[in-house]
Amino acid sequence: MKFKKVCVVGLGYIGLPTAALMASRGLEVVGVDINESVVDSVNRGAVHIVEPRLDAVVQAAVGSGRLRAAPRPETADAFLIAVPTPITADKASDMRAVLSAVDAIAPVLKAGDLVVLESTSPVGTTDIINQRMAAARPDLRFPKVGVDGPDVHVAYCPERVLPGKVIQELVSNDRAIGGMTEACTELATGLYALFVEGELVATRAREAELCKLAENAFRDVNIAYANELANVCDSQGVDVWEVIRLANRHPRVNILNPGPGVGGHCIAVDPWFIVESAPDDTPVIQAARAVNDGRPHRVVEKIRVMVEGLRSPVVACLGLAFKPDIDDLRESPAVDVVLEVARLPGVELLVVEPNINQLPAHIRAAGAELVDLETALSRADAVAVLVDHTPFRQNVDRIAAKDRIVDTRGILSRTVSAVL
Ligand code: SAJ
Repeated sequence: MKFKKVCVVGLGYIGLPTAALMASRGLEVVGVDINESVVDSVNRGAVHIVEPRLDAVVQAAVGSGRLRAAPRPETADAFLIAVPTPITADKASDMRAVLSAVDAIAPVLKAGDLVVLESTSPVGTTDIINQRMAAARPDLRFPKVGVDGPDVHVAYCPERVLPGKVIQELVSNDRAIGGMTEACTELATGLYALFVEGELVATRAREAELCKLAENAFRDVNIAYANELANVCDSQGVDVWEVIRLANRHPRVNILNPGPGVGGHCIAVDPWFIVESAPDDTPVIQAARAVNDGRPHRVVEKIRVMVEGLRSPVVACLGLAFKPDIDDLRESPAVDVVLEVARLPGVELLVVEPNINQLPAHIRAAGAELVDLETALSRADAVAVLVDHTPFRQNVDRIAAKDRIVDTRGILSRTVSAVL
């Protein structure tokens, strides 16, 4: 086998499962993370991420001796970079983690190695890291577009797994693999063939980079359309869920679900990477971001109007996570709604989030109280459904019995539709 040892830089929700999966296929894998506690927990066979089946895969990989974690990269045959690429407050890409991963890898590179970037990145990043490594290692030949035969091969292969289904999708999803040259693509394809059952689609680095951004921007634009429709329906007194249910009977229409906004670290972030590169060519993408970012405030307005005239109204917000049945509150529009409701004068705020035991300090400090569904329904004058968690769906009749409801996820309408 060409690859015996792989070094995965970044043990987050992509790097760790990928490292464990490669180890389960017989590769020797070193997972690298700058966070000492992550290194320690992985070396104990434990996981620091909530993701179905990940604990068993990591435990088995560490137990077999084929996966271990370390604070810095070491000699290997292939290097995979899976570190975060957030945006700054001005919506610019923050590539510091990628660049420092590259700087850490460069000194240990040797002829014959492969470097693959998986982190979501603006177009041109693979070439930038290629040139950065070339500058750090003048003793090695790096790829040039159109010229094959370098010492070190460099490629881009975006991750595209859905949180909650990572272990399954890492294996089953098709992958776009874009090398700096054809030889780079070929070598990277050989690595992914060791653990991916989906199709490995050969392309070039820039196309692979934009492909990832285009996928998430596509979803953002489509969700924005559903959210815009929800705004229209609110002002027109029309049930948006009924409209979507009917429209989706058209053979070429598939409207997504409106909600309180778009959360997570990908769909609300990645479109900005396209906007950053092409600000004048992206009016649709920019408008979609504005519509989705405007949703939490629209939801709060509905709640405000609903409790107007009540003295010291009790409002219960159901759900805080960014999507159903997870405990991830980061970048969640439900959190934005809760924090804004907390600022409404005279409102007592209850929050139900079955997937956490304690509210984050800033939400507690805003005056919110974490309660169970039972307590919320008995005490609240008004209820806002912000996440369609399973326990809420299972209690839809009891939620529907309240007089004042803002149902941002349509769990009430969709249940009614299903019964009809
Ligand atoms: N949402 C809606 N309405 C919908 C669908 C989603 O409001 O109809 C909201 C969700 O509630 C959530 C947000 O969008 O707040 C994002 O959730 P998601 O489940 O659509 O996606 P993520 O962020 O968990 O994962 C996405 C996926 N990308 C696509 O589906 C194109 C995943 O495949 C990517 O790998 C991941 O981003 C990533 O890492 O980039």
